Amino acid sequence: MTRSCAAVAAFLALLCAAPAFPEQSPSPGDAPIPPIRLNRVFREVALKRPVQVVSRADRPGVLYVVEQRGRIVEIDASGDSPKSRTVADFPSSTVNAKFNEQGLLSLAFDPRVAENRTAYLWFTAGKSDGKPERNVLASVRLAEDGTFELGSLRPLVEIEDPAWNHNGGTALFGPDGMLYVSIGDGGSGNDPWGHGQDMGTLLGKIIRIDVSRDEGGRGYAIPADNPFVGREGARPEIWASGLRNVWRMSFDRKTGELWAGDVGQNAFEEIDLIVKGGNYGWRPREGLHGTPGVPDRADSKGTFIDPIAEYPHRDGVSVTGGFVCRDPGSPELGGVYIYADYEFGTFWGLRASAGTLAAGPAVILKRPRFFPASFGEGTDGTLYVCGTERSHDGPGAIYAIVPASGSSDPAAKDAAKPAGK
Ligand SMILES: [Ca+2]
Ligand SMILES: [Ca+2]
Repeated sequence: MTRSCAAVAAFLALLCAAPAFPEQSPSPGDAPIPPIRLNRVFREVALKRPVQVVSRADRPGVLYVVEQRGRIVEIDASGDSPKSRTVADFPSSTVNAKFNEQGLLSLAFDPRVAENRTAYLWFTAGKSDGKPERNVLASVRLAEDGTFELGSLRPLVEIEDPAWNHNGGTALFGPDGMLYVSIGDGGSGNDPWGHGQDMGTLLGKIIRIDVSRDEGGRGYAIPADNPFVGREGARPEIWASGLRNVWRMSFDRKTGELWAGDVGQNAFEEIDLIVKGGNYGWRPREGLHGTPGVPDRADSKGTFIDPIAEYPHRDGVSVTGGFVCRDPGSPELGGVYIYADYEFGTFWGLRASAGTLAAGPAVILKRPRFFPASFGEGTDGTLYVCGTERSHDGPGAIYAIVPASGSSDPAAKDAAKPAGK
């Protein structure tokens, strides 16, 4: 049995091991999924198309906001009043943000950033240096003052991009210290090149690399326990496959589970729990369904892992994967995975237990005309959502997520929380 099949088998065994009837004692799945409210924060910071909110473990109370055009804004809320500054502003010759899904898409600080002053960026690059348009993972050094040294940018992974859309992607470190990146299927529509199921390309995958070691001068190493190491015809960086365009993914800081929102084609948006070696079915499957023009391959259960949740396009058309809330200031939301639809402004919550759906999904907020581009987590566990008001190009905004039933006075709730909330 291959390692990927072993992983799938282990996952299925988990499913089968789930009790047939609800347990007598209360479990997290029994807890209700409360509606949420959004508290505007950092109103004084002008933002254009914010696409990610990131924190770094060694700087509590500080958030970094990624703007799609190539700018990174640091917001330091550790003092009495928030201070913001631009810490990086990449030129269009480096970060190509010409079309809607292009630009600087993700930032991840190295877990040892305090010592090595290194971060990683996922972005799209235009034709340059004799190279075609491409998806790029690069390392970048930080100066002593915390600004990014633009000239230090070093590409680690460069993938020729056949179409402007479907560029992923989230870069983030797992609890294992490895760097994970979600990579789109290349683009166009309906994966015309079959990248999702092609193990010879990183397109349509989630990859996992070890940036603490350098093998062969490429700036990273392949973790020995990656599921496709030694598999002929497979890229050893691959962690999971069969993904269309995982725009946002996150690790549950309590359980270490990897959650992904995979944007659908014309019918269903999905939420996936990503396991080692898992194949999530694109393009034979979209959500819980076979796709038009491709055999459903119902015989292939065990090959494809179904999403933990989906929604049809009458409820939204572009999923923004979120986070499992672990905010100690919002215990009602503890363990709730919160996600949203970028176009509809609808937010959902669900609970999972042992890898299966335990409660929900439930609609927990409707904010039409707010476009939630990304969720983020502060060092203290506060969940944020960033996006734009009124239109894709409207004013940028960041909100903290709180239970709707919490204090009706946001200031009182904020005051009760540590700085940065
Ligand atoms: Ca693309
Ligand atoms: Ca899928």
